[in-house]
Amino acid sequence: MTATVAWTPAEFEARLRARESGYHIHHPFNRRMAAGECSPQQIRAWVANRFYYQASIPLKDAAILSNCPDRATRREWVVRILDHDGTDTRPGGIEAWLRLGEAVGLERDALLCHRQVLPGVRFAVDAYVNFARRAPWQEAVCSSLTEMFAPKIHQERLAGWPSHYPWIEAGGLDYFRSRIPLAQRDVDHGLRVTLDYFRSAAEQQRALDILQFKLDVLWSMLDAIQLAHP
Ligand code: AHQ
Repeated sequence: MTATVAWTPAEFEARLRARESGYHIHHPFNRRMAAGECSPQQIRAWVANRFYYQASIPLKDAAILSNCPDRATRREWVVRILDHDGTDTRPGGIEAWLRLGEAVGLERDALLCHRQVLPGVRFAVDAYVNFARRAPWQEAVCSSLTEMFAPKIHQERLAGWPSHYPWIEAGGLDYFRSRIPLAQRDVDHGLRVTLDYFRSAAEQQRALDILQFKLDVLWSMLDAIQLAHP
């Protein structure tokens, strides 16, 4: 039922955080991965398909920048691109994911050419990037808030993979370690924009619908991977 009176910022944030129940940490494929039940082939398929998502994040973030007229917001948002693309002194998240690929036995070129990307994964990721290109920049910022739930999934991998998947070279997990503080920083900014922009009850419901769209993007990526690699 759509609310008629706007929530307070605290209530609004709580409603956003309550959507955690739909986060892909709860997807059956992720539950099996976290329990150590995935084969090396399934892990490699997950890494190769998720690389398409990782490589698309800078395009998504650049789309938000291109739609955002506010200089202060752009100065804060632009760091996300460098976090992934890297700089002369920092290799960045895409390089770290390529290291994860090598650690699970994949060739860099096999990842970079996106040869193994499944139609359902490509479709979901492209839907996310195209949403960011076409939606008001504040709506695209709101869609990034699935990262509210990301620290826990990164911590789960760091805690479980070394014992569950000892064949994966430890350095390959650096990406997950690197994202925990960055996710928290990014969510602080994304929440400030979201709580400030979506004011009325109808706008706040729109924000919940946008977050649900992004939760569905992540969930359907794992649906495609699970279907292709049962
Ligand atoms: O590694 C991830 C990442 O860099 C981002 C950026 C953010 C966004 O802008 O949508 N979302 C996100 C996520 C990353 N990792 C996912 C994972 O499960 O490892 C989680 C994902 C997210 O929660 O949105």
